[in-house]
Amino acid sequence: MWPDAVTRLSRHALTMFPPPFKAKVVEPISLRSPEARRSALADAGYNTFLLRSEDVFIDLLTDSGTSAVSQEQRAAMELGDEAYAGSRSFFRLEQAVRDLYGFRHVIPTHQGRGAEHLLARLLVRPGQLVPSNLYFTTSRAHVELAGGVWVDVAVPEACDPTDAHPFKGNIDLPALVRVLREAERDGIAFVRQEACVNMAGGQPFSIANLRAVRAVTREQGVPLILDATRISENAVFIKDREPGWNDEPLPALIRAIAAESDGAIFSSKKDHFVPIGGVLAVNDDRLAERARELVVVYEGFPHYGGLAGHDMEALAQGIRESADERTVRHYVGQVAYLGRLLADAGVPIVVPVGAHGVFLDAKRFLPQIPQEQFPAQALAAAVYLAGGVRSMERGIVSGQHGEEPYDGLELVRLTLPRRVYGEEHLRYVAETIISLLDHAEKIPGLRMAYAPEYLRFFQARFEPLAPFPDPATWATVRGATAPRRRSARAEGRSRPRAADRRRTSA
Ligand code: P70
Repeated sequence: MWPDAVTRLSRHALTMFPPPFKAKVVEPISLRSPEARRSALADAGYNTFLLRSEDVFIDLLTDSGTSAVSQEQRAAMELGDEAYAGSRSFFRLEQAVRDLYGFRHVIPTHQGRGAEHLLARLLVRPGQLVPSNLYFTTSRAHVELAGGVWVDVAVPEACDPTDAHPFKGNIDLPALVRVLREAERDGIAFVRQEACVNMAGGQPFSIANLRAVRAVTREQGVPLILDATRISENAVFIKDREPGWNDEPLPALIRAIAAESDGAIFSSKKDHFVPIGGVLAVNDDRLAERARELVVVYEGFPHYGGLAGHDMEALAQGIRESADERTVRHYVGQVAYLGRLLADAGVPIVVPVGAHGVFLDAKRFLPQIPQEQFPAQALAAAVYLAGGVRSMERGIVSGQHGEEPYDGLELVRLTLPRRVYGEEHLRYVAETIISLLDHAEKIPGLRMAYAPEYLRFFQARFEPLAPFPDPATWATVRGATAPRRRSARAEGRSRPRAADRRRTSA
């Protein structure tokens, strides 16, 4: 059977199973000269968000809105009903969400943070706590803007890039119970559990953990809300890693996960293969009624929520495709493949490799740069300089807000858009990063020159504390899989990887 063959190949060989799709429309990309990259990076204030996409060769900034749409999605878009109210396209979207996830009420939003905003306004009162497996930037921002207090209750392994725990997206149950017990009456707004925790490296939770969280929250009468943005990949990891689920068809497993919650928010720009769109889905009638009262203020009429009719058609079709096991397996297999190329060459990455990207551990890659000098931001800048590859900082710039102490994860995310890049692209990316290993000690720290008030990582600007090394002088890129002498730097910082590999499945 295809899925078995895919699992076997992506687990045990440096060969990927061919994708279950082929290209019909292509978009040209080109690599700028080292000099042009240097000046583009300076213009962008050393922030990869501020680069122009035409200056980027391989764009691994995000998997958000960057996937290739299918011919079925394009065909569905022709059927878009652009009626302001009562649009046929809304009812098709509603049906698709109900069919796959089983939630009763479906409120479309322009994207994930639109749904997060509504949820925070509906459920959070000033001073209330929101315990979650790990913060996500926009999710935390909306809770805080509503006066709530975010509490991370992830298992401790989530914040150790070298710990190969198979379910780093699990909630630390004793920690959650403590928070719930110590809270005042009505002191908890909701508990949030994110599928494939983004900030920890795309790490899944287990069904056993979700069920235990469900039992505790039920007992306390607290709503349990999923961030189901990457639920499809989480379901595949459960199939592969959690006993008892191996033979479950993917749609049934996704539904079983959703059934353990009271509601969910989705950024549909990821698993649902659309450039724009989000969903708030809940079971409670009264909560849905209040959400529909609020959506007209911030997003639009409840039958479109900020989306065009054709967007809702593409989304409804994308939801169906998101439960196709071959497609999801191919995607996590690609991410695992890139991770394997890098780990085998001694590049320090987060293990296990997660859902949507390979995360470089900047603390080990650039040990000479103290965290106050933004090592992950500097590494993302260096990766762009080295080969026109765009990645995203996921460290102190994203995690710290204000002046509070921060010694958390310091990562650079190489995120794969779905159905977009092929094996040659991934090998090029690996070669680019491996070539950087030998020049790592020359990469300088940064100073933050401008910090916006909210979500500063998006638009902050930086200045280097010394010149970046010139990629023109190390243009000879080694073969990603060719035998190479591992630098002492990489040796010194990598954990024994054989053990990690055994626990890291596609
Ligand atoms: C990314 C994107 C978006 C996202 C998410 C989870 C688990 C909600 C959202 C919000 C885009 C992004 C967002 C903030 C910082 C950097 C990048 N993640 N929950 O690249 O959804 O973007 O549709 O409003 O991952 O990881 P949306």
